[in-house]
Amino acid sequence: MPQHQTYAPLRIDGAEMRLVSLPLVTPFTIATGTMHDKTFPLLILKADGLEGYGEGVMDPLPDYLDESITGSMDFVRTVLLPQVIGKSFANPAELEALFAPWRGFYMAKAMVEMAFWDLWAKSLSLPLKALLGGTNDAIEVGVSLGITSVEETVKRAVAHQELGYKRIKLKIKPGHDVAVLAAVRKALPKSHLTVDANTSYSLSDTGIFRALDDFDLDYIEQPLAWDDIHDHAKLQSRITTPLCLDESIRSAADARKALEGDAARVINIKVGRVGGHLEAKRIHDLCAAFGVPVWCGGMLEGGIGRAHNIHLSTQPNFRKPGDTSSSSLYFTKDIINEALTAEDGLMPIPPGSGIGVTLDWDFLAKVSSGIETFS
Ligand code: OSB
Ligand code: MG
Repeated sequence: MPQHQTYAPLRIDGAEMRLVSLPLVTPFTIATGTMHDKTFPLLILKADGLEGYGEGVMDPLPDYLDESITGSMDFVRTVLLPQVIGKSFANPAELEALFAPWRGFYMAKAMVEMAFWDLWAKSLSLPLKALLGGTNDAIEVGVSLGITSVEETVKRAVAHQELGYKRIKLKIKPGHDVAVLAAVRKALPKSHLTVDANTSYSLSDTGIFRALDDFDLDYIEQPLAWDDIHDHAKLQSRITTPLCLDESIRSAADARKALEGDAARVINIKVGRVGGHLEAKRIHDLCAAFGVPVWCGGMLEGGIGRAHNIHLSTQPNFRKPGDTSSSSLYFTKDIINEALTAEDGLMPIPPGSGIGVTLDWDFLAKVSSGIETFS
């Protein structure tokens, strides 16, 4: 694999980290709460006059997984960046090895690792996808619809189907599940439909999942607790719809346990959730070996995270549509100059080296706070 070959080492001269906040076009509600804006740390690594970009996917409070923006930014500031600035790395694996002793902080580590991949790809004048082993020229995308009324959900599902999205994912939670599915399935008898419960059920809700078996869903995403692969295996043995794990998979080791135990028949890969592109690739490869498809999840990313997701999704076992939909669904204006727009459910790969997108510095200045520089 190219990332393990040795190239001329790249010396990290400096870094910049800031907090960015963008209003969402519409509030986004999932089982754990509602987001009105998207706030995220942006990291820039510098070497040889080049810049590499990474975006953190942690939430302000640890309600998706156990990282928070302030906690993870502090870890990046005080632990990770001091290990990187002024050091030279021949490939991302060398950087990853430095972070390996630290438990947790997957999203913090990923933000730095992603920025290094972008920088490294730019130093080699290659698109990121070429270094990740990606083969596709465009990726298939679906859309993730937040929780609203049944009526509004049907309207939005039909509208996105008409836009060409390849799969419609509905957020569910206890009390908002079977009825919404029945209504959407009736309106869209042939569409690829999935649901995402964001950990909000328990095994005592097995009856609800048996009822969902009637709607021909492609999969049910993360119905049970974030740290419970075992109970997902129990649930999978009681229903016919494939389960897909998101929150429960932080590593290839987690994925192995899930696949060996038949706790998931599909896996959602988020580069931030698993600590970076190298671990994402290990999960991708392991799933391929098990004959299990993966797809790229999202965290309502701004343009930098979205561009990373697009490159990630070009790898061949990303065989189901991802959540990397057009950024205009989320933001009236994004922090990058390029529009990331899906047409007919196909998202093109941004051309050029690295992740292929550039920062709109004037706009970025208006939506940034707490700019810190490191050298
Ligand atoms: O579980 O996939 C999830 C958004 C925020 C937190 C968790 C999730 C999501 C999404 C949105 O489903 C995916 C996207 O469009 O980026
Ligand atoms: Mg999910």
